[in-house]
Amino acid sequence: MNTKNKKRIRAGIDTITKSNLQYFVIAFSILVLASGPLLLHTVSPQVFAAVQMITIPYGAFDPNFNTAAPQWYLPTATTIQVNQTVTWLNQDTEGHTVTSGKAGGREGLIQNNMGQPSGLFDSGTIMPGKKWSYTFTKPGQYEYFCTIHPWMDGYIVVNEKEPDPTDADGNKLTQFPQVRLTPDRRYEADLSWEPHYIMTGHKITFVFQFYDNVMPHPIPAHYIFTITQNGKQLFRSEDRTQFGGGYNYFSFDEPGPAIFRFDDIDNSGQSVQYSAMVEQMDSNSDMSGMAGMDDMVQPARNMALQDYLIPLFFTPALITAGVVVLLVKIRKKKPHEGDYVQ
Ligand SMILES: [Cu+2]
Repeated sequence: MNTKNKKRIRAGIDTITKSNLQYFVIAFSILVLASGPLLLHTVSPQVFAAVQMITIPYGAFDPNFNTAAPQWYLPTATTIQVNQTVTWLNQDTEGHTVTSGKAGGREGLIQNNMGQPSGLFDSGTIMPGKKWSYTFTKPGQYEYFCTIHPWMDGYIVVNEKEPDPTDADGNKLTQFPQVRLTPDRRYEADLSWEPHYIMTGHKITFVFQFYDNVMPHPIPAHYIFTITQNGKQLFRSEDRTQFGGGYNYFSFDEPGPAIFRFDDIDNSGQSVQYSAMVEQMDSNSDMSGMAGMDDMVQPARNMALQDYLIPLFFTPALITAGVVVLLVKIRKKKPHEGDYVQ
């Protein structure tokens, strides 16, 4: 803070008379107490998509619960396959590191715990606007943190390489999105799903886009999307895509060939069809048993998980309330000239 600002603040304080100082302090206390419930906001659910780019969002340097950053590393948890490369992009206004090891956590601020690097990887300081990449060559679970702001932590899960996905007849699916033309060749329908290799119990994201095959450009269009497996229709959605396409989520309970269909595209009565083999999930890829996830500290996380930090928020309010009581007592005991009298 520069001296000009300091002077301005001091001048501001001077103009507050003792009498309205009380109200100022009371109002401040109420503000601090009222801010408690605002801190109870929770973050959006963990994302396990196979993204390889992780951003360090603006405000990541801020350890507060109501930090501007929804997460310090975005997404906080990332699942990849072995030999995939992850790139971190610093979009914050301060330098950060990506360092393998155990973060210090928020309590690290109090306990001077700067985290424990494991020695596997260390980006050094990534300056604002810069990137850093690392290729994970062994399956496993890797926690990382920032050595400058040791409460910042993130998690990478590296799975064994997935086998190639196949269609219902066992042919390898090598291209995504899968492209189909309607029988009348009027429309093109592109469908992709993530992850490409579909396993039971995994949330699959279907992303699709319709094109006018004559022009050709993407079009918003009415559709009926169905998923049929082992002769049983498991999912049906009738909707309309936007210019950016559409998406649906689905999770399979059973292994076996599955058919994905778009019917009545753009109210034309035309249909396209795709297929994929759903595989039984192997126990190794079960995310539910992922150790360490629960320990992770996140900004704006439910405060119930951080009970010991509650005093940090309420102590200032209690102290200011105490000061008010003292001020009132002093004023009553020692009235002297110059005091403002109500
Ligand atoms: Cu940092």
